[in-house]
Amino acid sequence: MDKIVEQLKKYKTFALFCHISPDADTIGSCQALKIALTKMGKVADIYCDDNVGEKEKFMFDNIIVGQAVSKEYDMFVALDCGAFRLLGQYASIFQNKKNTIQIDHHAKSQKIGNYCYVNPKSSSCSLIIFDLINKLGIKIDKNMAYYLYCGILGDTAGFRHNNTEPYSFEVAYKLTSLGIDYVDINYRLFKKKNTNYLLYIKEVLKNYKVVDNKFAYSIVRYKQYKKIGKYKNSILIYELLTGGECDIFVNITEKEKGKFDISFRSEFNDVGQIARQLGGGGHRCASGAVYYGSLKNLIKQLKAIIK
Ligand SMILES: [Mn+2]
Repeated sequence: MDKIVEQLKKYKTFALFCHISPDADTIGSCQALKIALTKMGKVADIYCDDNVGEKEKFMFDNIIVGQAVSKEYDMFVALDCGAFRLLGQYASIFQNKKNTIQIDHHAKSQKIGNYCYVNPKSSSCSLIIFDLINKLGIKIDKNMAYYLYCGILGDTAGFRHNNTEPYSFEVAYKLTSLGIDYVDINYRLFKKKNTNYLLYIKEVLKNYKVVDNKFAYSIVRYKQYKKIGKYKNSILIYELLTGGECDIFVNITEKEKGKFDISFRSEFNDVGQIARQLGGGGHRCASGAVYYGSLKNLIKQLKAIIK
């Protein structure tokens, strides 16, 4: 961490990167760090090679989406990214350049930055950025607090995921004490539902199945997907469908014919390990993978893996 602080103090221009399928944590981390760097008299731009979901749109201001990096920067900083592929088109920068920094909190994070800080005990990357900004000697203001709180709230699902530890509450106390509208953030990230979301739920529930009391899954087939799209960062679907008689819930979306996006959720089982058997990755309680083939074979494989 000290080496990263040194680099941030030393250089002048920074490109910050969100991961694809941007969530509140990666966006919040980038936004807060950008504000801090700007306060230090530096220049920081945020890039993301993906569009944002409906929920996190309110946080997505001033982000360069899907454009090539045409300017030169002193430092390239990936936040909340544990793999090259999560950077989309920007992966090659991190594969080829030396002036790269990675700050992350994922358990199976791969080293993608030359300067690297990964703390899997941290509930969110935003929590690490809180410490980092303090180490930079910058006073956290209301604006930074807003984004950092969004990040912590997002990754802990409102302090309910089992990654929530006392330090998250401690930092949340400090951030909310700065006068941010935390009731509104909670509403935007968790309570607010739009019609598209409800239509999505309707489609998902059509294909909800329980397999031998071991896992439950829902499928959005390609035809449905074309009609309704995937509800990005659909935390509410997990809210609705996990915690049933089966501890493991699998959300399957056929995004292209024969290409399935799979998300796993669980309270008590390690679904990170299940996802890795399918070439994916993630946390103990939340993970994902992509599967190419037939749905029949996918279900067969899931049955073989989840015993
Ligand atoms: Mn995160």
